[in-house]
Amino acid sequence: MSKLDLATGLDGLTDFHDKTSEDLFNEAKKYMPGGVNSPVRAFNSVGLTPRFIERADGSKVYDAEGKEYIDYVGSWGPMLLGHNNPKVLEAVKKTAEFGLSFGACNHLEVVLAKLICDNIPHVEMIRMVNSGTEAVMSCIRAARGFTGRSKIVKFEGCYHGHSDALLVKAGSGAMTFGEPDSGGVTKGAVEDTLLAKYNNLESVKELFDKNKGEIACVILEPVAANMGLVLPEEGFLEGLRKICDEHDSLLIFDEVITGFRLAFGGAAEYFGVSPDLVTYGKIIGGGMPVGAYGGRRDVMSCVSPLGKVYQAGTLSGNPIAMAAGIAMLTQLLENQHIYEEIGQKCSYFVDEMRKITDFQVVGIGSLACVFHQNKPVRNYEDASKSDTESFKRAFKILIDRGIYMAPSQFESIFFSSAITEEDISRTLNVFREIFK
Ligand code: HOZ
Repeated sequence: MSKLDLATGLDGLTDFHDKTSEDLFNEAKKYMPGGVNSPVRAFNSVGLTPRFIERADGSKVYDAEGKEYIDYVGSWGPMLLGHNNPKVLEAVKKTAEFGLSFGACNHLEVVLAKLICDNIPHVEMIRMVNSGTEAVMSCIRAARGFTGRSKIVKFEGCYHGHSDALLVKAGSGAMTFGEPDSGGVTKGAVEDTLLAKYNNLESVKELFDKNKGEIACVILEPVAANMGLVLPEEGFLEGLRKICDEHDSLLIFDEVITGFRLAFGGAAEYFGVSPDLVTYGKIIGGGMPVGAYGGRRDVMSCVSPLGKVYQAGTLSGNPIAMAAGIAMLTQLLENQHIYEEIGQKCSYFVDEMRKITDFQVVGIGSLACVFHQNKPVRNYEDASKSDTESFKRAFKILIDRGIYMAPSQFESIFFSSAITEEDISRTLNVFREIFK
């Protein structure tokens, strides 16, 4: 039972020792909407009680009851090296002793910015923020400020965080809960958001034809990992690059999931297509709350105080988060064979899964997805046709057997370097049981 409040010195302040996930969830629901701080983790779409995670190590997470799970969520991406990576942990501990937050310049933010700019050719300048949502929201503002145009193109099913202008036909939790257009978002906030279809260049061309000289940018997840996992078809990213160039619009890759995961240089490096701007998420903080946006020097020069596009934050460039990010990215940079190794594990899983089920199994790099349907999935409309009841049944068996995957059909499976062959073989056995 829970030793967490003892270990964190909170003993006596809480009476949560010995509570199960169910106890904790019931208590949580009294104080937090739906008992959670982020909707998908409420497990609503699978009709179960969420597991309260007490600790994590390597490829495993452990819940309040002490039950062990093989973790295929990895904090939604950043734990590419598994939980408690010793170098990241050490960096956090040591840096914390120097102070938790200054709201002032510190040298670690320079080190991380240099590390990224020196190694990713399309990132000439970068601004640290605190989450992927913030990164995308700010990046769009920079694109609008630079071009002097208002409209943006986003793709159905791509998820770019929860800022107003992007909660239109959004993926992830918005899709899971059947609310791809959120309540509370005004018509005015989304009237400049134009919607295109993923893997459909014609739909993008039409928007440019109808909105000549008005589109500031096209934003997408170069691999869509928030409507399940949908891969860009050959020529799609290249086609977008060309259209943007023809219209003097900016191409933005949201690499919150794919950045430093598909390759050190993310999907841009993997597919050899350079965006003008890019957004990153938690992986650049080694799992700490960090995000960033960056790209062309001329565009980034519009950002305050150099330029007129305002964006700020006390916690931006937080020293502990920067130290964690430096430790994480340095290891990835120095050990790039990791990408191939995790990729091999993931593609073994995908190949074996294809022998186990006729459902669509998709994989790329260290990301995978089992769509509970037989037809290939190219876009949001296709993904929406998945059998969510079948997903729910499978999820229940998986979690019962100690396999922790995202509690929604419309998320991805995340592999880490810590996942062992034995973990994969146990996972495949559970799937064999499910699809027998
Ligand atoms: N929107 C996240 C998945 N794409 C879930 C975040 C969370 O619950 O932590």
